[in-house]
Amino acid sequence: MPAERKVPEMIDRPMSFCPGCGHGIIIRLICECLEELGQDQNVIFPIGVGCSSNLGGGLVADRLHCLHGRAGAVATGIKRVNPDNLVITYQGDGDAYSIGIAETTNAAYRNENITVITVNNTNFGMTGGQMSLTTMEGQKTSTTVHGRDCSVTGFPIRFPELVASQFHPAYVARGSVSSPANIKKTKGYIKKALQAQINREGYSMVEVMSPCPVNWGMKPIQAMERINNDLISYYPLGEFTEKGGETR
Ligand SMILES: Cc1ncc(C[n+]2csc(CCOP(=O)(O)OP(=O)(O)O)c2C)c(N)n1
Ligand SMILES: [Mg+2]
Repeated sequence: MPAERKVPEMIDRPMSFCPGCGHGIIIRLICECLEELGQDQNVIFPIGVGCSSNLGGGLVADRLHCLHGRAGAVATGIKRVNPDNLVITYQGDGDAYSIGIAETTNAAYRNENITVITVNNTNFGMTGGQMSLTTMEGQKTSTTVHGRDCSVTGFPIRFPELVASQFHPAYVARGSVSSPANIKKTKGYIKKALQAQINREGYSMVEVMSPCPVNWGMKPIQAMERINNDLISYYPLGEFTEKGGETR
């Protein structure tokens, strides 16, 4: 008999993501971690604008839908007033990096005791697949119809590496939902990030590589393969901080 796979109790109805989207997997991982850490009744989600907004659609948890890109600032305020609550921003690459780079960077710079989950699908998914700061060189999007030209736009940003190398965060990692093994590792990263916040160690961030088959013009399996074959070499998976999130 296969082991029973219980949907976390925090998820009370199906969510409205496109077929093959990675958001649903990531939300489930976050909820599993929250339940396992006994934090599901203690969490507040400042949510970004984008497909990440759909986190609010099926979840039994306190959440606040922030202005586009501003979740880092909103989370700072919530956490400083309610230090005992677990505060997790849930944002896309366009939200956290393109429009929200000031708020995301400043919260990391200040080492705010919050957890930032960024879903990197290399485009603005919700609005029809425009270029974001993480769009790959040569990638065709609705605003780079001939492929991204980095001599004009700058190069795809590796934000977790920036935070880990220039600031003093508690925990920074990058995961992916492109294989069962990667999903399992990503859950471990999310759990460590949340544990770092519980331990009051400071800023934690997990970026997750996630497929967007509809805007990439691919079938779901091809989109997973694109992550494994083309994206991970530029966006390496793993932990970028030496410690953090260990139960002491
Ligand atoms: C101030 C403002 N500018 C632009 C938009 C349009 N908009 C909505 S979602 C989005 C991008 C979302 O991209 P991302 O954060 O990567 O999330 P995804 O949908 O890819 O998960 C944009 C530009 C907006 N809602 N508000
Ligand atoms: Mg995106």
